[in-house]
Amino acid sequence: MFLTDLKSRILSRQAKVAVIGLGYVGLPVACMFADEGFDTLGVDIKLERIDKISAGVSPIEGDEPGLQELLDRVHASGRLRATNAYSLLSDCDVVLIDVETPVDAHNQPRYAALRAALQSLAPVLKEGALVIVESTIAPGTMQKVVLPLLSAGSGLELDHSFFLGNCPERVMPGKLLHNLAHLSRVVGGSTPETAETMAVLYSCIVKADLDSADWITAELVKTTENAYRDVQIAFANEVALICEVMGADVWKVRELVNKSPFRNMHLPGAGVGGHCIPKDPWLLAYGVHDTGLDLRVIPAARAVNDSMPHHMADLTIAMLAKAGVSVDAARILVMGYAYLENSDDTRNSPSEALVARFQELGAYIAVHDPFVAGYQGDLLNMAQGCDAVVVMVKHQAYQQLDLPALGAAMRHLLLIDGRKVFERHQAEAAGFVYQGIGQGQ
Ligand code: SAJ
Repeated sequence: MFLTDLKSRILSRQAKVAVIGLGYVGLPVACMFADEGFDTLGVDIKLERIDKISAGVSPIEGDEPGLQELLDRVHASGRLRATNAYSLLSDCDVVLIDVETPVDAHNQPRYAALRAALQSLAPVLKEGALVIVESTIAPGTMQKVVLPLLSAGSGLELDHSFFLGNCPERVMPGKLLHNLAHLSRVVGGSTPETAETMAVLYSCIVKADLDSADWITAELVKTTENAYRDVQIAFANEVALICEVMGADVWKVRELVNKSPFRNMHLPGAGVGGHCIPKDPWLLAYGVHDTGLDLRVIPAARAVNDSMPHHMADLTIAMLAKAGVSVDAARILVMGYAYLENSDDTRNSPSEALVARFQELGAYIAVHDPFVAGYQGDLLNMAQGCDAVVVMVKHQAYQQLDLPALGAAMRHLLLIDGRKVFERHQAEAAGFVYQGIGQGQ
């Protein structure tokens, strides 16, 4: 009865939608539902974020095509209201949860934000409402964390007086709106009818497949797709290490391997950063932490990828030694501090581990990044008197760099390239001793 009524209220745009957590997922989602004609309530705990959104200003850093225009539209229509008052949720028929779900230093999920959102929502949850967790969560979390908190706090009964689903997102910084509208999603419901109701809801904003499933499948798909990518990258990195000791060039090996059907060897590099890939394999692993199942590939891939910044440091130290420069007397320029090319996002950046290692060893470090505030100085000035330059990110700006001018500023000309930004012959023609990741001598 409730779901039948909810489906028709969704189709008539009478259903009231709420989004808890107005970050890089929640804000675009709230705007998209508001733009589709739903009265939408955005709830967050950060007052400065609420104030910005209420004034029609996006609080999201970085270039997000279409987001400000979308926010302008929904601001003008008055259909999106931002607040920190959870009590207003008592009027909402659908509540999406988009809060952070990081892992801690021991790779265990930190659900403080998720628990807080659920504990604040439960007492005001409207009878018959549909709650959907969009945050990435360890398999089993819907059953073991989300359901108990909502049931206990609301006094409502699952599948009778409230409904519950998991619908993981597949956004990427820089493509938030595009991905939300055009990438397929898994609608994981506690029952097939709940999954079907979720599909009716998301079909209002998603122009791609909406694949019905149960909770555990939805939780597994999201964490698995990112663990898959992490393992693929780790494989490429291990092949790079093999090529270094075998005197081969991993880029040539990769090019020819990928000519073989059904091969897609990923890019080796200086490490794996970001808000998804380093975290989601640990969420997947946590799902089985109390089952006795001993995972080997997924943790090993994490260890390989986390070791790459240290490998970059080792390559640099070896080259300094050959040049007769002790690392504690060396001046090193690190090029790139973002986790991804042409991005200002530094979350879990591999450069962080590299810089820390060099500082432990007493080296003088200069860091440049054209996108990251605080590191946007003049590159050639920063290179003055340096002995080595370590390239960690393949920013577009670096690909046009005047290498002879860079070399003219430096005391020794050592170039360690973690992302194949330069060709060896190009660097050597400019007088550099060149060491690329995965390129044996
Ligand atoms: N990286 C490599 N080698 C590769 C690919 C990436 O070393 O072959 C490194 C990057 O330099 C970066 C890190 O891995 O440090 C992550 O790069 P990414 O391209 O995976 O970018 P993310 O972190 O933004 O990943 C997102 C994810 N999307 C979601 O979680 C919804 C991921 O699932 C996507 O596959 C990825 O975007 C994408 O497709 O670009």
